[in-house]
Amino acid sequence: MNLTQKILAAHLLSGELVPGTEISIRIDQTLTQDSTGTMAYLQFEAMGVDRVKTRKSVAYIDHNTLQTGFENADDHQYIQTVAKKHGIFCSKPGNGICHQVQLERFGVPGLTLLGSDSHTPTGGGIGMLAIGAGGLDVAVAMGGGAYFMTCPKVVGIKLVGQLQKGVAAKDIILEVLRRLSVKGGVGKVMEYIGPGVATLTVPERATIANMGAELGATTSIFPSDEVTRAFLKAQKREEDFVPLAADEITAYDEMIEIDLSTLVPLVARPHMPDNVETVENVGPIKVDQVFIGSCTNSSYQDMMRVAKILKGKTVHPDVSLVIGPGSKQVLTMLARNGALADMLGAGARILESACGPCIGMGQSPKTNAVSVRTNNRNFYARSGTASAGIYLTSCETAAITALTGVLTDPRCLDMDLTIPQPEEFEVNDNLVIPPVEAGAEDTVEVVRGPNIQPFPLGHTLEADVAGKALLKMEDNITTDHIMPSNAKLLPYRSNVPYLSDFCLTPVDETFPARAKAEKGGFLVAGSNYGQGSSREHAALVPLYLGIRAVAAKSFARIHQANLINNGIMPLTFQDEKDYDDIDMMDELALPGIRAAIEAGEEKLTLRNVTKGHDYTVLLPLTERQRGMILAGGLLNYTKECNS
Ligand code: MIC
Ligand code: SF4
Repeated sequence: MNLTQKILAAHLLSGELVPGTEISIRIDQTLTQDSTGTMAYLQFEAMGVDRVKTRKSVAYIDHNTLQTGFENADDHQYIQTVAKKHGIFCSKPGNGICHQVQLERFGVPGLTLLGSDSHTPTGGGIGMLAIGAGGLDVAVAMGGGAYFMTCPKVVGIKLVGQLQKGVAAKDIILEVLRRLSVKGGVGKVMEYIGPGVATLTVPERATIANMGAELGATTSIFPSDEVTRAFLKAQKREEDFVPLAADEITAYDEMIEIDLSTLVPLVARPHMPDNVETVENVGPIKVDQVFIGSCTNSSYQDMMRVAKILKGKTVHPDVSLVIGPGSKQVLTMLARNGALADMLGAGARILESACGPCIGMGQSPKTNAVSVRTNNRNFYARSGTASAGIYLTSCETAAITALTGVLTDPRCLDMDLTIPQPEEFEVNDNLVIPPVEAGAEDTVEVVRGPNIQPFPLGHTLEADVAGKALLKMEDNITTDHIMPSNAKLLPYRSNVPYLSDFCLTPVDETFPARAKAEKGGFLVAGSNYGQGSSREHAALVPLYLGIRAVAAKSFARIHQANLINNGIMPLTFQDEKDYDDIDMMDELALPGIRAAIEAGEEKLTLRNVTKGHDYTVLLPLTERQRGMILAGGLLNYTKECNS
């Protein structure tokens, strides 16, 4: 077996390990972050479970840390109190970005981790099977429920050779994205194997596993080896180490080989992470802003390489350089060893350890800016400045670019950038608040400020569904299009009515008003609809606006699950040409839909009443998913099952 199959087999609760079929697995650990967490905990509370049943659940506060009003602070207090009550550890703001901290302090090789954030696969860097999901799925897992998923194919990515000077782990994952595209990983786990793996440190592996999310993959995973042991030992938790690897290098559904020694510095150009070119070919374009940080590239070693490049130099006068070290641990170590002073000396603007600019929480660049960033997503408008173009690179490329003011290939640097892993990381978990003891739950009062609004619930599916095609969209629509998030909107993640006025506005500003006037209807989209974030709001807000179904050429994994969990039908065109036939505001209908779903039919008729045409759309559902669509979502379905 390969490593993915081994971990799945050890956690299997139902189904068989046959790719494409439904399986369910036991979840050992969960993580939430604040921007998806408020909703996940409201849903957890609605389930009526006293205490989490996982081995460890952590609630991080790392996204909405810009406090320009009471909203984010209200959410923080809600999360901290709800966590304390129900057996969940709470990582306070300032402790760091969830994925970085989880890797440092809590991740355990061989365990399963379910997180309400699409970059949860970062844990694959230490051999965890770490999967991103919607908040409701995570709430169910916290309550001890199984996680249902499609059994993935496993792709072996064989690494051979060694990276050359100036080439980084980020360039490896950019190369994978260049080859496979943002939909190349759908339905697959990327398992890294081969002699090149041993040359990569844990943070480097984590960078690759993290950005594997951009492939649409279920997750990515590395073996747990002596490098992993040394990392865990330096984190003072060697007892968590177990050696893990695939039995055979041939145990894969597909194989890809990458010779690390042939790679060069790469860059993903606006507005997609797979729009990859060599730094050399893009050439010395003028740069206005550089951001170094995010869960992709903010480890101690990343930051030390940056400090080395910046030491004794000055940031180009036309560039704003912002740096966000990934965790309190990283920032403290930089402060103690003087690297922070080197960054400040060069003119860097230091941010708290949080997501920050990666999710548009501050530092939006100027009009038409070129911003070079080390994070993982460069989706349209995500930075908060729609006219800006975001270029994704390694830390090395970003740091040298900040000095020269133009996109620069770091191979020109004449310095040794090897940063050995420290013998010991500085461990101080005093910003992780433990929950009350079992039995003492009643002693904690959960505090809800005025920003905490109830979440929308779907309703039982009617006999027939009809409505207009309220919006027709192209391929690769991201969750940042569906439910934009930035400093102005993130504070309202627990306020769906407020958010509804911004739904899909990056595609069409008139959409929310139209959806409200029509009292809901249908969405029509191209392929890979809903790629990107795990944010359930991309389903909850359309639900609030009355969206009953999305007809698309194909869907991204997490978003598709979020739609079904909320009772919205994800319909796939059997013949993609039918997509071309639909115009915006055509009247669509699903006649006899309830009876068809009850009968287990997977091929349904989508009627275009305006054109007088019938299309065949596919809605393959498992029994459980059928129950959710009929009941109007997972929570209603669970209530039905329990009554
Ligand atoms: C992201 O990187 O897009 C986010 C913000 O971390 C999201 C979660 C969210 O939308 O709150 C993700 O990756 O799932
Ligand atoms: Fe935070 Fe950005 Fe990572 Fe999402 S991708 S978890 S916003 S740092």
